Amino acid sequence: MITVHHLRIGRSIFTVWFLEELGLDYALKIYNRNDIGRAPPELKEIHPLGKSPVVDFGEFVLAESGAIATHLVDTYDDQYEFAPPRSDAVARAKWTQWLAYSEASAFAPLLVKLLLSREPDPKPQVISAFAAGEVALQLGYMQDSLGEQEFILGDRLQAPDIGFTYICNMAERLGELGPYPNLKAYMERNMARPAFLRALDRTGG
Ligand SMILES: N[C@@H](CCC(=O)N[C@@H](CS)C(=O)NCC(=O)O)C(=O)O
Repeated sequence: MITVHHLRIGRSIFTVWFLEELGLDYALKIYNRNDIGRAPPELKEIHPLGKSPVVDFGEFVLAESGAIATHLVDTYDDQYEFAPPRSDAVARAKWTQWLAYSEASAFAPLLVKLLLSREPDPKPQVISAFAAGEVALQLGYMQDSLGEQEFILGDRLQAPDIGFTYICNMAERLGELGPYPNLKAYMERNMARPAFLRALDRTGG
């Protein structure tokens, strides 16, 4: 049995969404953040980092969204709906790059923005200038890469869309998505999918 340890308000809803897209059975354990917005200590009993998502596959535990998604497609997506086969090395490399992108290049500047939003005024200038430039660089790149496509890799949802949607959602929550209407429409489409709505329902929103 797959058990998802889900922390409310954060990225793990997106992992639950992917499990719903794959149509898998899974158990859910839900945690609430403490009064300063951090994960509760019980999550450290599942994985030493104490963060979420963390997924217990029975024989092992994974605590990185991209690794979880990769294992899920390698194990359960036998029709190659959500990832190209490993035998198609070029398509798979592009897929892997987009999967990694959301957790690495795209996430770092938004995290800096989030932390800055919690700083009192006046904000530190060097960090503010870095964050503004990098957020614009990444969201501009995302919007150009998506273009008029429905999904980041073309006309059907694949695993990298999960993290890509999370980044759009984080940007929206930080008030940064306004200048990127394609990304906003993409995020809204994905978050209206039946599988996403089922994930919201199961996790209690
Ligand atoms: N690289 C990990 C990051 C996990 C992570 O930082 N999760 C956040 C939720 S968005 C968390 O658990 N934060 C609670 C805390 O740090 O106390 C992944 O992509 O899964």
